[in-house]
Amino acid sequence: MTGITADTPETPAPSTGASREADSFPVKGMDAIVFAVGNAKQAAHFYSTAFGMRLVAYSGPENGSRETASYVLESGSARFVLTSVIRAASEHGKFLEQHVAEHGDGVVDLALEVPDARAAYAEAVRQGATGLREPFELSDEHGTVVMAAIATYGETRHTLVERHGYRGPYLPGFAAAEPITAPPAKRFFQAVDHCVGNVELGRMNEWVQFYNRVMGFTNMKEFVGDDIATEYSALMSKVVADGTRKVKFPINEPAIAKKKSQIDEYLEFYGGPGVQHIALATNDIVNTVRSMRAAGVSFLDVPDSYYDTLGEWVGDTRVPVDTLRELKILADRDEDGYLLQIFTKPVQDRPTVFFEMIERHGSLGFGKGNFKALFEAIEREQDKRGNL
Ligand code: TYF
Ligand code: FE
Repeated sequence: MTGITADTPETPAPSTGASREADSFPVKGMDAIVFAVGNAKQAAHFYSTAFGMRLVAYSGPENGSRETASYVLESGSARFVLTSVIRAASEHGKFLEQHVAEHGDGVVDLALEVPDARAAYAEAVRQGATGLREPFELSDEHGTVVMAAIATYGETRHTLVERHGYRGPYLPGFAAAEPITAPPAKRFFQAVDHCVGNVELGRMNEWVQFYNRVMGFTNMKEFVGDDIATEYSALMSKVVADGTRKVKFPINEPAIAKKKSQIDEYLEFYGGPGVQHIALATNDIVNTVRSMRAAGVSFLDVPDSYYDTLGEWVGDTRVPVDTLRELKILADRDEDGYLLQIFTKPVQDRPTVFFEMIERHGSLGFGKGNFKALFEAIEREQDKRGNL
């Protein structure tokens, strides 16, 4: 049992890191998280009612999209796009159809907003990224956007979106839409905090280096160099981020242990590498969790014993330990501050994609102090699914 290991002092960035990244691959932030799902109409309803998101745009047969129906939902700066194929004809329609058949509902695209999509694409390809779509322009009465796409782990892609002042509700081809349900009094989350990928055994470092090289992302000190293990299962995780720390991509790989790692379970049920969880930043996790629980969202269960000792090491937090205990919210502290976090159970029948809600107070970490309790909670869910 290795337990939880401290940060390993690996060289965080290529020696040319900071200036190279500022010059050659600046990113403005996440543009959208695009999900390919079996039934986007129903998924849009779920993210409206259970996640408090607001439908803002739609594209479908009613406005000229003959192949796909897409719903764009927002919460603060976070944007989700839910896409279903209604009748595959083009290569992209067939890709989406096959993606849902193979992986179930999942993330096809972690789209990044960039100031110059042509330059970003050229730099990415020059650094060895696989180009999936050469730069192209889309225009309508609201303006022009330039986009291109590169491949990342599994069948996931990064579309690079240059908006320069585009004023429409999302992209050309989308029409403004009215909310599905009355928006909550207070949004459940304001932004995407990080997007986590699961890759195959032995491939984590390759993908970390991919982001170092292709996007000039650097390794955050929070990465864990050795395996994180409970009594039964293990994984390794490292985090890369852009220079502004707005875009953070942890990458996990399974490690060998007594039982099947949660990462192996994901890889088996997803049918390969892909996005494991999306962390959403909230400034009121208590309201968020109460609202989401009331709407029927299931969160991972933490044993009561976690809270018996929490106060001793986490110190003062905005939320009293009794409230954390009631709502099963986790807390962690490091030298920069603390964070509160909670994890949903998988949001589809496959034990694949889930969400994290996170409230940061100074800490730039990912809740390393909670990994053991969290992973044991995940294992109890794995055991229910017959994982031995
Ligand atoms: O993003 C993170 O690193 C944390 C913890 O399989 C985590 O949210 C890491 C791996 C994992 C589940 C959660
Ligand atoms: Fe996370």
